[in-house]
Amino acid sequence: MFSHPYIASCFETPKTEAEKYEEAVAYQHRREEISNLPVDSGWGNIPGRLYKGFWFPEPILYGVLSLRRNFRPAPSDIFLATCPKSGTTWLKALAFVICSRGSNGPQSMILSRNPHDCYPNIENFYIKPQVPDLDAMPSPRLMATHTPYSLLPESVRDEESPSCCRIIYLCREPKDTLVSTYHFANGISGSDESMISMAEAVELFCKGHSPYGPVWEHQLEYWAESRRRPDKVLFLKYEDLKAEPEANVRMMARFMGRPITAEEEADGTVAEIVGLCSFEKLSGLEVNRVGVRMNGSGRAIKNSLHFRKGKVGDWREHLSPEMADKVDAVTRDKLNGTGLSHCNLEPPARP
Ligand code: PAP
Repeated sequence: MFSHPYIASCFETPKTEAEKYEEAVAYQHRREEISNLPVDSGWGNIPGRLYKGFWFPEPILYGVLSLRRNFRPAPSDIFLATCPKSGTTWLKALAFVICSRGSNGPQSMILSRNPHDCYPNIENFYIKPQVPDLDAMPSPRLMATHTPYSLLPESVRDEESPSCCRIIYLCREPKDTLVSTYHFANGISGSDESMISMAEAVELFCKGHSPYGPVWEHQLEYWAESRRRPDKVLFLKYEDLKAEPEANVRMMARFMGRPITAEEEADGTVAEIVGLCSFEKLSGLEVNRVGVRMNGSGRAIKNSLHFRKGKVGDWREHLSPEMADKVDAVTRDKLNGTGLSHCNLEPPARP
């Protein structure tokens, strides 16, 4: 299912019959728990389940629950957290290249693999009954996640614990996130019947019924934590990454414990990283134009679907002024007094 190079070894650790039995029982138990949760027809025909205030794609919720129970953190772990369609692909590429720079092999992997195949979302590791052994992953373990902060394993969030992990969160302006989600959901829907209209998408999104949504609560949980513990949670914005990619790469590198050296500053490493991970570069690679991968829900996804326009403010091409106002009203309401703000919130000019 995964083409991640370390995934096979994560599932090779021998288990006793008793351990296998325990895993099978836990799997059954969690599936029952999920089947009793509120359900929604969801986006792209994948049912959504409401768990502790967030809507999860049903096939992945099992992974979130298992991750919470079974994950064993290491102090060097770095989580890359996003709400879907906020720039995960870009963040994964940047983190991977920043972390692996200096060693030619891994860095060039980004040219032949989709960033999602450099390391998949961690909850997807846990969707099978068999619990993976992540000790097989090289250190530092980079792990992407869409899981809301409050639902990450306690061990990851426990600031008293020596294993408390670092987290980089990338957030995106909600209207652009909505438009990107809409295109992606319809792109993977597989049939005309399961496509949704933009009006339906706006309605669902504003009610919080979007994958891993409500998007505002998702952003605010990480935002609050980044303000409380800036040494452990780095909060980035897609729009800032677009405007000042080099400054953001430096910030990421420092946070990840691999600061850009004076030598690298002199030899143009930062610009090289930005160029290698740019939308233009990645979307033009053969693997991302014609490749296909399986996602966490078990669907075949064209890699090209992860690269649509990569622009700030594309919502203007897709949302009516009324739709934009509706999303902005929710954004203003939810973000009021939190210190978090987004660009492009003014009502668009009416004809
Ligand atoms: P995912 O949650 O399915 O992984 P994610 O990567 O978070 O999706 O978001 C996809 C968006 O990031 C797309 O935005 P769009 O629909 O508005 O175009 C995609 O184009 C954009 N994107 C992907 N790679 C890059 C990149 N290298 N630079 C900027 N934007 C990118």
